[in-house]
Amino acid sequence: MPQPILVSVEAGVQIITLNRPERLNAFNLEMHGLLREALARAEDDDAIRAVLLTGAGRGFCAGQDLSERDMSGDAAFDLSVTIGTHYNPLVRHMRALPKPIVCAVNGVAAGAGANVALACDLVLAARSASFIQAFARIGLVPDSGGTWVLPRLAGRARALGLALLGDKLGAEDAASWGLIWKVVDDDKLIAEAGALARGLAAGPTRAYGLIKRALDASATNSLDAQLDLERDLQREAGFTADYREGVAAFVQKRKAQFKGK
Ligand code: T3D
Repeated sequence: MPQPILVSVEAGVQIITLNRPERLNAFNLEMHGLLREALARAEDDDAIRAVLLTGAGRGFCAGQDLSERDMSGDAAFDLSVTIGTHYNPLVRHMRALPKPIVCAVNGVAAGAGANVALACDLVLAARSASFIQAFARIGLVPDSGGTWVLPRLAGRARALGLALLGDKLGAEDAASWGLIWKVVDDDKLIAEAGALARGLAAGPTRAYGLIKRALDASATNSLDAQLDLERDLQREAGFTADYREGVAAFVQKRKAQFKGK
Protein backbone atom coordinates (compact mmCIF):
# COMPACT_ATOMS: atom_id res chain seq x y z
CA MET A 1 0.00 0.00 0.00
CA PRO A 2 1.35 3.49 -0.82
CA GLN A 3 2.14 5.62 2.22
CA PRO A 4 -0.58 8.26 2.83
CA ILE A 5 2.10 10.88 3.30
CA LEU A 6 5.57 11.08 1.79
CA VAL A 7 8.30 12.80 3.77
CA SER A 8 11.80 13.75 2.65
CA VAL A 9 14.41 16.29 3.69
CA GLU A 10 16.36 18.33 1.16
CA ALA A 11 18.56 21.36 1.82
CA GLY A 12 17.12 21.88 5.30
CA VAL A 13 13.51 21.62 4.05
CA GLN A 14 11.22 18.84 5.20
CA ILE A 15 8.90 18.15 2.26
CA ILE A 16 5.58 16.61 3.29
CA THR A 17 3.37 15.39 0.45
CA LEU A 18 -0.18 14.31 1.27
CA ASN A 19 -0.44 11.16 -0.77
CA ARG A 20 -3.94 9.77 -1.22
CA PRO A 21 -4.57 11.24 -4.68
CA GLU A 22 -7.50 8.92 -5.44
CA ARG A 23 -9.32 10.58 -2.49
CA LEU A 24 -7.97 14.06 -3.24
CA ASN A 25 -5.69 13.50 -0.23
CA ALA A 26 -8.57 13.44 2.26
CA PHE A 27 -7.49 12.87 5.86
CA ASN A 28 -7.77 9.39 7.32
CA LEU A 29 -6.50 8.28 10.70
CA GLU A 30 -3.24 6.92 9.35
CA MET A 31 -2.50 10.18 7.59
CA HIS A 32 -3.11 12.12 10.80
CA GLY A 33 -0.69 9.89 12.70
CA LEU A 34 2.07 10.18 10.11
CA LEU A 35 1.62 13.92 9.78
CA ARG A 36 1.90 14.28 13.55
CA GLU A 37 5.15 12.28 13.50
CA ALA A 38 6.56 14.35 10.64
CA LEU A 39 5.84 17.64 12.40
CA ALA A 40 7.35 16.33 15.64
CA ARG A 41 10.51 15.49 13.72
CA ALA A 42 10.50 18.91 12.06
CA GLU A 43 10.38 20.49 15.49
CA ASP A 44 13.09 18.34 17.08
CA ASP A 45 15.60 18.01 14.25
CA ASP A 46 17.94 21.01 14.02
CA ALA A 47 18.81 20.04 10.45
CA ILE A 48 15.21 20.84 9.43
CA ARG A 49 14.74 24.60 9.23
CA ALA A 50 11.57 24.87 7.12
CA VAL A 51 8.66 22.68 6.09
CA LEU A 52 7.00 22.48 2.67
CA LEU A 53 3.50 20.97 2.62
CA THR A 54 1.83 19.96 -0.63
CA GLY A 55 -0.44 17.30 -2.13
CA ALA A 56 0.00 14.55 -4.71
CA GLY A 57 -2.17 14.46 -7.80
CA ARG A 58 -4.81 17.00 -8.80
CA GLY A 59 -5.97 17.98 -5.31
CA PHE A 60 -4.30 19.44 -2.25
CA CYS A 61 -6.63 17.96 0.38
CA ALA A 62 -10.41 17.36 0.49
CA GLY A 63 -10.63 17.45 4.31
CA GLN A 64 -11.95 14.57 6.35
CA ASP A 65 -12.24 11.27 4.46
CA LEU A 66 -16.01 10.95 4.45
CA SER A 67 -15.82 7.27 3.57
CA GLU A 68 -14.65 6.74 7.17
CA ARG A 69 -18.11 7.88 8.32
CA ASP A 70 -20.51 4.97 7.85
CA MET A 71 -24.06 6.39 7.88
CA SER A 72 -25.79 3.06 7.25
CA GLY A 73 -26.74 2.44 10.90
CA ASP A 74 -28.27 4.67 13.57
CA ALA A 75 -25.04 5.26 15.47
CA ALA A 76 -24.35 8.94 16.15
CA PHE A 77 -20.89 10.32 15.55
CA ASP A 78 -19.31 12.41 18.25
CA LEU A 79 -17.15 14.53 15.97
CA SER A 80 -15.56 16.31 18.92
CA VAL A 81 -13.43 13.20 19.28
CA THR A 82 -11.67 13.50 15.90
CA ILE A 83 -11.54 17.27 16.11
CA GLY A 84 -10.09 17.16 19.61
CA THR A 85 -7.73 14.25 18.94
CA HIS A 86 -6.51 15.06 15.44
CA TYR A 87 -7.46 18.33 13.78
CA ASN A 88 -7.01 20.69 16.72
CA PRO A 89 -3.62 19.29 17.76
CA LEU A 90 -2.51 19.43 14.12
CA VAL A 91 -3.41 23.10 13.68
CA ARG A 92 -2.01 24.01 17.10
CA HIS A 93 1.25 22.26 16.28
CA MET A 94 1.54 23.95 12.89
CA ARG A 95 0.95 27.41 14.34
CA ALA A 96 3.33 26.84 17.25
CA LEU A 97 6.07 25.14 15.20
CA PRO A 98 9.11 27.41 15.66
CA LYS A 99 10.03 26.97 11.98
CA PRO A 100 8.26 28.35 8.90
CA ILE A 101 5.78 26.20 6.99
CA VAL A 102 5.32 26.90 3.29
CA CYS A 103 2.22 25.45 1.69
CA ALA A 104 2.02 24.71 -2.03
CA VAL A 105 -1.69 24.33 -2.74
CA ASN A 106 -1.57 22.33 -5.94
CA GLY A 107 -5.33 21.87 -6.45
CA VAL A 108 -8.60 21.93 -4.60
CA ALA A 109 -8.38 22.47 -0.82
CA ALA A 110 -11.74 21.68 0.78
CA GLY A 111 -13.09 21.45 4.33
CA ALA A 112 -10.33 20.87 6.85
CA GLY A 113 -7.95 20.69 3.88
CA ALA A 114 -8.57 24.38 3.16
CA ASN A 115 -8.07 25.38 6.78
CA VAL A 116 -4.94 23.28 7.24
CA ALA A 117 -3.52 25.11 4.21
CA LEU A 118 -4.48 28.45 5.78
CA ALA A 119 -2.76 27.41 9.02
CA CYS A 120 0.57 27.40 7.17
CA ASP A 121 2.79 30.46 7.26
CA LEU A 122 3.32 31.23 3.57
CA VAL A 123 0.64 29.84 1.28
CA LEU A 124 1.28 29.67 -2.45
CA ALA A 125 -1.47 28.35 -4.68
CA ALA A 126 -1.45 27.13 -8.24
CA ARG A 127 -3.56 29.38 -10.47
CA SER A 128 -6.01 26.48 -10.98
CA ALA A 129 -6.29 25.71 -7.24
CA SER A 130 -9.32 26.59 -5.17
CA PHE A 131 -10.47 26.80 -1.56
CA ILE A 132 -13.85 25.49 -0.41
CA GLN A 133 -15.30 25.79 3.07
CA ALA A 134 -17.25 22.63 2.26
CA PHE A 135 -18.54 22.06 5.80
CA ALA A 136 -22.06 23.53 5.54
CA ARG A 137 -22.61 21.46 2.39
CA ILE A 138 -22.62 18.40 4.67
CA GLY A 139 -24.25 20.05 7.66
CA LEU A 140 -21.07 20.94 9.57
CA VAL A 141 -19.30 24.01 10.91
CA PRO A 142 -15.87 25.12 9.62
CA ASP A 143 -13.17 23.60 11.82
CA SER A 144 -9.39 23.38 11.92
CA GLY A 145 -9.27 27.08 12.79
CA GLY A 146 -11.45 28.25 9.88
CA THR A 147 -13.82 30.32 12.01
CA TRP A 148 -10.80 32.03 13.60
CA VAL A 149 -8.66 32.66 10.58
CA LEU A 150 -11.27 33.55 7.93
CA PRO A 151 -12.77 36.67 9.56
CA ARG A 152 -9.30 37.85 10.53
CA LEU A 153 -7.92 37.49 7.00
CA ALA A 154 -10.94 38.27 4.87
CA GLY A 155 -13.36 40.13 7.17
CA ARG A 156 -16.73 38.97 8.54
CA ALA A 157 -18.75 39.47 5.36
CA ARG A 158 -16.48 37.33 3.21
CA ALA A 159 -15.92 34.77 5.98
CA LEU A 160 -19.67 34.31 6.34
CA GLY A 161 -20.14 34.10 2.58
CA LEU A 162 -17.50 31.38 2.32
CA ALA A 163 -18.75 29.43 5.34
CA LEU A 164 -22.49 29.64 4.68
CA LEU A 165 -22.42 29.11 0.93
CA GLY A 166 -19.51 26.67 0.69
CA ASP A 167 -18.70 28.09 -2.74
CA LYS A 168 -15.41 27.51 -4.48
CA LEU A 169 -12.98 30.44 -4.10
CA GLY A 170 -10.39 30.51 -6.86
CA ALA A 171 -6.72 31.04 -6.09
CA GLU A 172 -6.66 34.56 -7.60
CA ASP A 173 -9.55 35.66 -5.38
CA ALA A 174 -7.99 33.96 -2.36
CA ALA A 175 -4.87 36.06 -2.95
CA SER A 176 -6.74 39.31 -3.57
CA TRP A 177 -8.87 38.70 -0.44
CA GLY A 178 -5.69 38.34 1.61
CA LEU A 179 -6.14 34.65 2.45
CA ILE A 180 -2.87 33.52 0.87
CA TRP A 181 0.56 34.89 0.00
CA LYS A 182 0.54 34.48 -3.78
CA VAL A 183 -0.67 32.69 -6.90
CA VAL A 184 1.81 30.91 -9.13
CA ASP A 185 1.38 29.35 -12.58
CA ASP A 186 0.58 25.66 -12.14
CA ASP A 187 3.78 24.40 -13.76
CA LYS A 188 5.94 26.68 -11.59
CA LEU A 189 4.26 26.03 -8.22
CA ILE A 190 6.53 23.34 -6.79
CA ALA A 191 9.73 24.98 -8.04
CA GLU A 192 8.74 28.35 -6.62
CA ALA A 193 7.48 26.99 -3.30
CA GLY A 194 10.64 24.86 -3.01
CA ALA A 195 12.89 27.84 -3.65
CA LEU A 196 10.98 29.86 -1.07
CA ALA A 197 11.28 27.07 1.51
CA ARG A 198 15.00 26.59 0.81
CA GLY A 199 15.53 30.33 1.24
CA LEU A 200 13.77 30.19 4.60
CA ALA A 201 15.80 27.11 5.57
CA ALA A 202 18.95 29.19 5.06
CA GLY A 203 17.57 32.02 7.18
CA PRO A 204 17.61 33.01 10.86
CA THR A 205 15.43 30.13 12.09
CA ARG A 206 15.18 31.32 15.69
CA ALA A 207 13.98 34.75 14.58
CA TYR A 208 11.40 33.16 12.30
CA GLY A 209 10.01 31.18 15.22
CA LEU A 210 9.81 34.33 17.33
CA ILE A 211 8.09 36.22 14.49
CA LYS A 212 5.42 33.51 14.32
CA ARG A 213 4.88 33.78 18.07
CA ALA A 214 4.60 37.56 17.93
CA LEU A 215 2.11 37.64 15.10
CA ASP A 216 -0.06 34.91 16.61
CA ALA A 217 -0.10 36.64 20.00
CA SER A 218 -1.12 39.94 18.38
CA ALA A 219 -4.55 38.48 17.59
CA THR A 220 -5.53 38.68 21.26
CA ASN A 221 -3.03 41.13 22.78
CA SER A 222 -3.54 44.80 23.51
CA LEU A 223 -0.95 47.16 22.01
CA ASP A 224 0.64 47.44 25.45
CA ALA A 225 0.94 43.70 25.86
CA GLN A 226 2.25 43.34 22.31
CA LEU A 227 4.92 46.01 22.86
CA ASP A 228 6.08 44.13 25.95
CA LEU A 229 6.11 40.87 24.02
CA GLU A 230 8.14 42.45 21.19
CA ARG A 231 10.67 43.66 23.77
CA ASP A 232 11.00 40.17 25.24
CA LEU A 233 11.23 38.41 21.87
CA GLN A 234 13.75 40.95 20.58
CA ARG A 235 15.84 40.27 23.67
CA GLU A 236 15.80 36.58 22.79
CA ALA A 237 16.61 37.28 19.13
CA GLY A 238 19.45 39.58 20.15
CA PHE A 239 21.16 36.70 21.97
CA THR A 240 21.28 34.49 18.85
CA ALA A 241 24.40 33.83 16.80
CA ASP A 242 22.33 34.64 13.70
CA TYR A 243 21.76 38.20 14.91
CA ARG A 244 25.52 38.67 15.36
CA GLU A 245 26.11 37.18 11.91
CA GLY A 246 23.38 39.33 10.31
CA VAL A 247 24.86 42.57 11.62
CA ALA A 248 28.46 41.51 10.85
CA ALA A 249 27.46 40.57 7.29
CA PHE A 250 25.71 43.91 6.82
CA VAL A 251 28.71 45.88 8.02
CA GLN A 252 31.11 43.79 5.92
CA LYS A 253 28.82 44.11 2.88
CA ARG A 254 28.52 40.35 2.36
CA LYS A 255 25.69 37.82 2.37
CA ALA A 256 24.85 36.53 5.84
CA GLN A 257 25.50 32.85 6.54
CA PHE A 258 22.78 32.04 9.05
CA LYS A 259 23.06 28.82 11.01
CA GLY A 260 19.63 28.81 12.63
CA LYS A 261 21.15 29.31 16.09
O1 T3D B 1 -15.78 13.81 10.44
C1 T3D B 1 -15.06 14.46 11.22
O2 T3D B 1 -14.13 13.92 11.84
C2 T3D B 1 -15.27 15.95 11.41
C3 T3D B 1 -14.22 16.69 10.68
C4 T3D B 1 -14.52 17.36 9.57
C5 T3D B 1 -13.48 18.02 8.76
C6 T3D B 1 -13.89 18.16 7.33
O3 T3D B 1 -13.01 18.33 6.50
S1 T3D B 1 -15.53 18.12 6.92
C7 T3D B 1 -15.49 18.39 5.15
C8 T3D B 1 -15.17 17.13 4.41
N1 T3D B 1 -14.88 17.38 3.02
C9 T3D B 1 -15.83 17.60 2.13
O4 T3D B 1 -16.99 17.68 2.42
C10 T3D B 1 -15.37 17.73 0.68
C11 T3D B 1 -15.90 16.56 -0.13
N2 T3D B 1 -15.40 16.62 -1.49
C12 T3D B 1 -15.93 17.43 -2.41
O5 T3D B 1 -16.83 18.20 -2.16
C13 T3D B 1 -15.37 17.32 -3.78
O6 T3D B 1 -14.70 16.10 -3.91
C14 T3D B 1 -14.40 18.46 -4.14
C15 T3D B 1 -15.19 19.76 -4.31
C16 T3D B 1 -13.32 18.64 -3.09
C17 T3D B 1 -13.70 18.14 -5.50
O7 T3D B 1 -14.69 17.84 -6.45
P1 T3D B 1 -14.27 17.14 -7.82
O8 T3D B 1 -15.49 17.08 -8.67
O9 T3D B 1 -13.08 17.82 -8.36
O10 T3D B 1 -13.76 15.66 -7.41
P2 T3D B 1 -14.68 14.41 -6.97
O11 T3D B 1 -15.04 13.63 -8.16
O12 T3D B 1 -15.76 14.86 -6.09
O13 T3D B 1 -13.61 13.61 -6.06
C18 T3D B 1 -12.64 12.75 -6.65
C19 T3D B 1 -12.60 11.48 -5.82
O14 T3D B 1 -12.20 11.83 -4.50
C20 T3D B 1 -13.98 10.84 -5.69
O15 T3D B 1 -13.80 9.45 -5.62
P3 T3D B 1 -14.26 8.51 -6.84
O16 T3D B 1 -15.70 8.77 -7.11
O17 T3D B 1 -13.37 8.92 -7.98
O18 T3D B 1 -13.97 7.11 -6.35
C21 T3D B 1 -14.47 11.36 -4.37
O19 T3D B 1 -15.43 10.52 -3.75
C22 T3D B 1 -13.18 11.38 -3.58
N3 T3D B 1 -13.27 12.35 -2.47
C23 T3D B 1 -13.27 13.69 -2.57
N4 T3D B 1 -13.38 14.22 -1.36
C24 T3D B 1 -13.44 13.20 -0.49
C25 T3D B 1 -13.39 12.01 -1.20
N5 T3D B 1 -13.47 10.82 -0.60
C26 T3D B 1 -13.59 10.81 0.75
N6 T3D B 1 -13.64 11.93 1.49
C27 T3D B 1 -13.58 13.14 0.92
N7 T3D B 1 -13.60 14.25 1.70
